[in-house]
Amino acid sequence: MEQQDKANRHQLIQNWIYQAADHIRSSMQDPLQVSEKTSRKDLVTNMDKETESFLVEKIQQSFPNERILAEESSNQNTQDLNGVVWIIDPIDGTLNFVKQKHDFAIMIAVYEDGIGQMGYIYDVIKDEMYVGIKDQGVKCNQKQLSKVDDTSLAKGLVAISGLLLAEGNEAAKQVAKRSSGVRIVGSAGIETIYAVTGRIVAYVAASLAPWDIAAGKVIAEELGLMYTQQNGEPIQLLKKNPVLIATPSAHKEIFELLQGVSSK
Ligand code: 2AM
Ligand code: CA
Ligand code: CA
Ligand code: CA
Repeated sequence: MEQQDKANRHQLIQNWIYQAADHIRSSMQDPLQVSEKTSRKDLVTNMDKETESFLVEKIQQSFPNERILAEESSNQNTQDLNGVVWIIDPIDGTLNFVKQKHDFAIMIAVYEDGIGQMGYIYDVIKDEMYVGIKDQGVKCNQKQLSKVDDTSLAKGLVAISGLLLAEGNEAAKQVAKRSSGVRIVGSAGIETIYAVTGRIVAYVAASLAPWDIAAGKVIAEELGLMYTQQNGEPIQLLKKNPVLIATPSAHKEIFELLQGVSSK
């Protein structure tokens, strides 16, 4: 993807996200229509759907020949990542959106032939726009971020998905014990931002879908974080993945813990 093409897309994408976020913020006092997808912990609201329809429509108007993979669309039969594919999570952290009204994000990624070219995570309430462009680093609200320090597990906080801890996952407990402490946000996108900004050294998540991963992976890798499956294998973007995002040294420690525990 050419530099100029990326620059043009960037202006559009950023504007669409700001417009979508304005709509979410101005509707915050209105009653929400909430429904369960697979369980009472897996929700979707009218705002997830409205935000997604808005973004999909904008993309289709400007790039009618490009494919879109989006969480709340029934048409998710993307079998490959050939050409340009847009990957969208209209509201990441829907439970936070419903119950807490903060710590949720709009996420958009642009992949080309399976390679992440552009990743956007917008924290709607904090008004923080994280933009990762392949080979150009990451900016937060126009300010270039520096690469992450390679902090060890013992010296850092970790985020572990609530699901893994609730299950009593033995490896997750070991990771928690050896870290400085555990924090749970409940939005894969915002947890990725915590890792990118050095607030945590690792994020361990049970099972993330393509739209949970796509934007964050571009952003995290640009700043030197490792973003893999928990067994160290590369992410398979069209499937659900058990994810480990970490500084290189924390990644090595956590990966060994996860392998050691699971092979016992
Ligand atoms: P979502 O809010 O867009 O659904 C919660 O720990 C994080 O995991 C959120 O980023 C959430 O994204 C994601 N997640 C992925 N699969 C999920 C599921 N089946 N139920 C709830 N959250 C899920
Ligand atoms: Ca969801
Ligand atoms: Ca999500
Ligand atoms: Ca979502």
